[in-house]
Amino acid sequence: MLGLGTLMGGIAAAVALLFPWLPKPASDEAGRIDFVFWFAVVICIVIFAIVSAALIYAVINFRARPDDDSDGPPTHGHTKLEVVWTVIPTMLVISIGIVSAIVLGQNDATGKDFMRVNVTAQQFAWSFQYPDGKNMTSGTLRVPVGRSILLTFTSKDVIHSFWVPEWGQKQDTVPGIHPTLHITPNKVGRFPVICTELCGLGHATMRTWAIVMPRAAFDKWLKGTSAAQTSTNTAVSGAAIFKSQPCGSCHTLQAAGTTGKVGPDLDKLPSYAQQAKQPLDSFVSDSITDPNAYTQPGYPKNVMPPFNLPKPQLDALVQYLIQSSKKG
Ligand code: HEC
Ligand SMILES: [Cu+2]
Repeated sequence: MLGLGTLMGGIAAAVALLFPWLPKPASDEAGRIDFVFWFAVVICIVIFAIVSAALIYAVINFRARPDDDSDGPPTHGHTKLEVVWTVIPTMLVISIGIVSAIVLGQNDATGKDFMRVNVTAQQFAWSFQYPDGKNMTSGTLRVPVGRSILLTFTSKDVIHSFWVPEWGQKQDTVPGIHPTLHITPNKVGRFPVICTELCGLGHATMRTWAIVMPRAAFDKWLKGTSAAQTSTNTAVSGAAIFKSQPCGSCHTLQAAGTTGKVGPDLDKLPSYAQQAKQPLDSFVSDSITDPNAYTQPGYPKNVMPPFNLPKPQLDALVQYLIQSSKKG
């Protein structure tokens, strides 16, 4: 029995340890969540070893002989054994509950010094607004390493769900309420942001990046980008606004170095406008504010969200796209 138990436990432990089931944690919260996970897995492996050893032992030793057609002897249970297998699992489940409650409490505690980022979800794009950076917006989520970040969510349409696997934490964005999520990134790097709630036709394209930067680099980016977005030079602000919106995750534009393939190549706008028999500037402008008015053949309708930018920003963006595409 002991040998069998060790064997079965060993097999289960090997399956748990030898495969990379979980991404490497990149936030303090993910580290704690992984701890709860392994706490439960170790308990499961021990119970699996005991149960499967008893089962295999019984199947081999107490099986009916080929010529034995008799009924088994009547038994009426075993009180001591029943108490043991009720009390021990109860204590184990309670201990998992206690460990989870402690981790949930720690993961939600932002402390006093935290940075806010407002996250807007819409079909089918994410955008991130920085109250600390004159409310400038970004299509990628840039955050400094080692800082408490409090994300506050707004959904413009349906339920989406924010998830960065390496950060562990996950939050649904529900229209009408503004849930929050606390993250303390502890690894510099680039991690995928994924929508994990089936939210419509373009759900699979609703992705962007979370970029964790060293603190000094982040401060420089925040200052530089918020200045560029409010610049009166349209070439400067147009480029900054393109970067501040999620356009690049769906569109290729050489000037901005983006390679998205969900929507048409924005370097070819002049020939697309000709194809649509529309003047270039109103074609580009209308395509941004009301994407479904004209759908580029070969590309899906209802995937690009309409963007309601303030007029000066929209004009700067349109000018930037026209200039970049004429060069390309
Ligand atoms: C979720 C993916 C997605 C995002 C984000 C997105 N687009 Fe699009 N875009 C598309 C798709 C798909 C089309 C083609 C369908 C259509 O014409 O409506 C398109 C079409 C366009 C067109 C018209 C091209 C043509 O030939 O019809 C322009 C211009 C454009 N997008 C610019 C932008 C800009 C600027 C942004 C950011 C403010 C942006 N898009 C964000 C997916 C996206
Ligand atoms: Cu979504």
